[in-house]
Amino acid sequence: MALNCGIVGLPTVGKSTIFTALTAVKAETSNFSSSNKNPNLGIIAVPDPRLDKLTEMFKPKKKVPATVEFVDIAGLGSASSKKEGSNLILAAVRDAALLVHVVRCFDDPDIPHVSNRVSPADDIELLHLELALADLETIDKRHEKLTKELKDPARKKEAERELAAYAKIRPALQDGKSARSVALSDEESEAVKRSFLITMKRELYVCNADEAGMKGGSAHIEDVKRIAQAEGVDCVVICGKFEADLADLESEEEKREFLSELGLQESGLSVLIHAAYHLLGLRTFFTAGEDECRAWTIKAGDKAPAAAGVIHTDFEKGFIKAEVYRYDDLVALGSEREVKVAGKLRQEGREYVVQDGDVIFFKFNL
Ligand SMILES: Nc1nc2c(ncn2[C@@H]2O[C@H](COP(=O)(O)OP(=O)(O)OP(=O)(O)O)[C@@H](O)[C@H]2O)c(=O)[nH]1
Ligand SMILES: [Mg+2]
Repeated sequence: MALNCGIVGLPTVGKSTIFTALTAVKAETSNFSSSNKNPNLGIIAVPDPRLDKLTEMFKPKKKVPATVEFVDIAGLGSASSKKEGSNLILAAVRDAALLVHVVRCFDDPDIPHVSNRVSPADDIELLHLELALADLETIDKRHEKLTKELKDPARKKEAERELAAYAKIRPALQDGKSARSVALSDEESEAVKRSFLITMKRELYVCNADEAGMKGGSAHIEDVKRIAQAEGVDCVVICGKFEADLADLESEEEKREFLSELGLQESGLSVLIHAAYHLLGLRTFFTAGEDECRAWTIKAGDKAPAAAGVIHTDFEKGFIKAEVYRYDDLVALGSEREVKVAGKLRQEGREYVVQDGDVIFFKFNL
């Protein structure tokens, strides 16, 4: 299954606006909460200056960036989401590997707010409550099934373990807290994986700020940062509206000018994409040559044969070795030849754990 980032949040906080800017393709946005409960999927290129530099050096025919998937999910926590649509929304949330939680940090009397008041702390609490309720329902169903399994000697031990975990998780959920915040033994953690609880997923806050907030910060942004820090999660500040306008600009020159007006060097979306990519546990290695320079995605900790398998399953099956050097060494030394001369090209075998920023050439036989 692809590892995707689910964009979640209350209605009309700017989720689709941010998603649209990410894809630079129009998704449905409106002043009113979207009636479209079907999530939109976008495959987003991961901006990477290292790939740009490799392309400059190798002048390949083709340049292929790494990608990461974002899903634009309809708003939760409104009266409308209680209707039949909520199951569809929750199913999309359940499918996501990471929750990108958009919090409204802009004041705009023209855009309605579910509670008629912009308050990040209350909004976060409301969304968390909604997710906790969904998990409580999941646990209740699971509880019924496990109680039956207790009578089966072959299943008893496992069922007891899972039930013990839920006994710890339930009070937290009833309190609107996440299942993730509960201390579980390794065995219990393993057991609860079977129920795919939403609040076990990692979360990343996105403050959707106005331009004033982007420039000078705001009390709303500070509120989200404080909560993020207390929960030990990351927080990214972006201005959805600004990013949507930025994405519409054609030339890089115009984009840079537009960014510098807000005193920024990098688009907030780029920061968001990198934070999400990293939180998903994804890492990048490169292949570089005259035909193609390409960034490939692996999971942190993947060994060389698995990385070869990302390129082609045959590469993994027939893996012999990997010739590896560091991107930084290439840039410092100026060419692949100099990398070799300096003895920085390594021969690595099956047990080699591929590092972010490795440039690799695989040797294999078929
Ligand atoms: N002023 C201001 N308005 C924004 C910003 N971001 C989004 N909006 C507006 O807020 C309204 C709702 O934005 P959407 O992106 O559709 O919100 P959403 O979270 O996808 O809403 P649902 O899918 O209905 O839950 C639109 O009119 C946007 O133009 C922002 O940063 N500032
Ligand atoms: Mg939307």
